[in-house]
Amino acid sequence: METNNGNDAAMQEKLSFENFRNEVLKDYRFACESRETSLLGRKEVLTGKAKFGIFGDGKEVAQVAAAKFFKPGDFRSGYYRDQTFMFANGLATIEQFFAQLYADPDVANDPFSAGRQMNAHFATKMVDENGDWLNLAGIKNSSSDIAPTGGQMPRALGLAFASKAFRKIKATHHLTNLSNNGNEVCFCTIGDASTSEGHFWETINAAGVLQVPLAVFVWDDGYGISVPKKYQTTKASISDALKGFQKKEGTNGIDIYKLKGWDYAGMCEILEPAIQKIRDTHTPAIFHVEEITQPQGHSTSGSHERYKNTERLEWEKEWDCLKQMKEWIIANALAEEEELKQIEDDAVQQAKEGKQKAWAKYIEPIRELVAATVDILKPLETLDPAVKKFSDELTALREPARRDVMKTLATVLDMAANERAAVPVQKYYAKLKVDYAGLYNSYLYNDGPRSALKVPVIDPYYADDAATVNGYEVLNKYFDELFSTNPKVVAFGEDLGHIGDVNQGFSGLQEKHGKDRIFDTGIRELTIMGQGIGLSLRGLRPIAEIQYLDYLLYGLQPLSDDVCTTHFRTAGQQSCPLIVRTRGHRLEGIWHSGSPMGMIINALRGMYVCVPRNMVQAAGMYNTLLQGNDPGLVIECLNGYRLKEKLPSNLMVYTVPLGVPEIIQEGTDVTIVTYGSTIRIVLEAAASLDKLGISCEVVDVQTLLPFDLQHKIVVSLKKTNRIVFVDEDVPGGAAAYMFNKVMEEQGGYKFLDVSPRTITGKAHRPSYGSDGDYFSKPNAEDIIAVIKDMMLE
Ligand SMILES: Cc1ncc(C[n+]2csc(CCOP(=O)(O)OP(=O)(O)O)c2C)c(N)n1
Repeated sequence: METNNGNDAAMQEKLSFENFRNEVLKDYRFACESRETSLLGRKEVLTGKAKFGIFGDGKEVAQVAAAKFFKPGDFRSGYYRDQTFMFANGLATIEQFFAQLYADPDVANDPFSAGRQMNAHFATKMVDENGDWLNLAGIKNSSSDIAPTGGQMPRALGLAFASKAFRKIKATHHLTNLSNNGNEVCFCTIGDASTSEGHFWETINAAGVLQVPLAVFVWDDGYGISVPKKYQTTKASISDALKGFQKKEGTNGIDIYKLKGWDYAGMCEILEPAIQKIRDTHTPAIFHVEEITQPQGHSTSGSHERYKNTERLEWEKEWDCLKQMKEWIIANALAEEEELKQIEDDAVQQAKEGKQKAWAKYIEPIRELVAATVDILKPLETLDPAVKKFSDELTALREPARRDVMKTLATVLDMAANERAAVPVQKYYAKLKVDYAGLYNSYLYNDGPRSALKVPVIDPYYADDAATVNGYEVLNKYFDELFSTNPKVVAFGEDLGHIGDVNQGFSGLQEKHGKDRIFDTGIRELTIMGQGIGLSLRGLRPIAEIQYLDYLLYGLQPLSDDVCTTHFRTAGQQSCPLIVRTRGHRLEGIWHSGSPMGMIINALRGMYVCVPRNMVQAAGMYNTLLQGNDPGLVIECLNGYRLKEKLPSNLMVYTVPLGVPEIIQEGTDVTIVTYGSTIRIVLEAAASLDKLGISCEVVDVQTLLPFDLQHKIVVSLKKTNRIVFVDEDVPGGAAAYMFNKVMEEQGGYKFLDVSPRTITGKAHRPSYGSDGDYFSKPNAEDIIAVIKDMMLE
């Protein structure tokens, strides 16, 4: 017996040694394959097969170490250096990496972005074709990378924050496909130089306050492109600079670790308990991974010899993480040189095969397209010898692209425009245009069952004895019912929790529905948006508040770069149904009466932009947005909270359709197109004009994105033959956008009897006080004067 036990123990030890050895060699293999992928990738760009390349060389060992502790349910929010992490987690293959490098638009080949993103911008599928969330708690997840440095930070905060929400909000505990009691950690990666961005600091501060399971890895290779860290970071060390954030007994804060990027064993030893602590306690941590190299320089755009001196270049060679890991393996007798050499040779082969397969899959369909095009052009060759020449040139291209085919077809069609033989070519060209719009221009919004545009329209219902209440009370009752019936909804923002927002929409609701669902945030619009992004990506339905529309600018970057592009840049595999609630338009002062709608609608293609004229309309828009998977911005009228409105009885049910204007006053002489707070000014003007015998038709556009999908406005214009667009934005802002939509898209110019007009705010920000407002924004008298003028024209 004793001997057996001894044998068992020896066997166990041998086994665990063998497991350990295998694990280490597997990691070394991933690291080597990743390095070879970087080397080959750069060559592909330099020989012209791809446009641009950025790679993870030098960061391999740190990433295989980090990958060991990334579990199903976890999320990554990273940047373009993370290929090794992705490979080691089985979330990317070499072939897929190259498919994206070539911009292969087939999502089966580039599953991260269907060729829409530069290489090394990763993502995993989170939503199925019907718009339903996958079992995210059971799989490893990566949010989709964006190029703006530091842009991953607010999103990372939100992804980690969602774990906290899932753990704390009982109403979500049944959503086991989305979370396992909030045990999910968000792994966030960032380069050392990008920690200079405000995004980094705001996120770290918020994480320290909120206590969320966020693991931030700073890959410190000493430079941001060419600028060394002494110009980037105080004390040239992010972990030193952050010392005051260190969590201590009895305080909040973050844990701070320093690691060496070449020290495989050292990193694993620190990371294992550290990640477990984050998972268990939701204490965020930062891992400052120092002494990392970048053997090929920043990207294919240039060489690092321009800014690294010989000493640094020599140091990078010596401290290359692969060299160090190999020496460590040999020194610890885990493998001999020969076995490692075999792994290295295999890696070269693996990278080469992955590259070749990706190229074949990318180029084959285009070659077939070229062949089909040449075939279809054949009958035209007899008409003009140049056609043959174009076909031959197309065939001769070594790396043809779809655009070469389209240019050839367009050129030939220009030459043979009136020939009968050109008809099939014309049809073929038209079909390709449609196909390629599908490949390159699709997925800005959901267009499947979760399209907000497909939500059934249900009118508000008013009981005979419907109460007349203040606008804010409509919202307050609405939100109360919403939080009683929809467990996925959370709302947060500055002053939104305890006092129930500055205009009382949430008054009393925190007490009723709990601090975990309705809560205050710090003054940090950027990361409020980030919290909303993370919660939405993980399947909840956040309403994130920006206190005043003018402060949306602080949160605009993540909305424009991240939220608006999520569905597009993942080819529909991720959705971010964030609702941003804010209040704006005229009130008082430069920063409380803004209406920068032109800026907003141009920055936020990919979101819906709702501009309700009152709070009943606003609630209907929330209902519509909540049934779809796309993000939306709802701008309530700042001066509308104390205006009286009748309270509908079907608050949870009625919807306001997006992109459908409402004619709120019928008339015959002139169409006035407007929205939001200006409606009341326009109605005042219309009443005066009526007394002068001028009949105005007043159209509330209701949503700027989308805009009048059914072309109702031109129908009104056909009747009145006069049109004026009124809003409070600067000249050339949203009024110009509406003008363009109606004149060009709806062909409105054909029905004009007099020249069309826009009436807008002044080019400057509004001056303070009632007089400032009067002289800065459109007023009833201005509108009356312009319309009288139009009647005389
Ligand atoms: C907002 C923004 N500014 C500038 C750039 C251009 N840019 C791309 S990468 C980079 C340097 C990043 O350095 P670091 O964070 O250290 O990451 P590394 O590339 O060294 O891993 C810069 C300036 C960008 N992508 N986004």
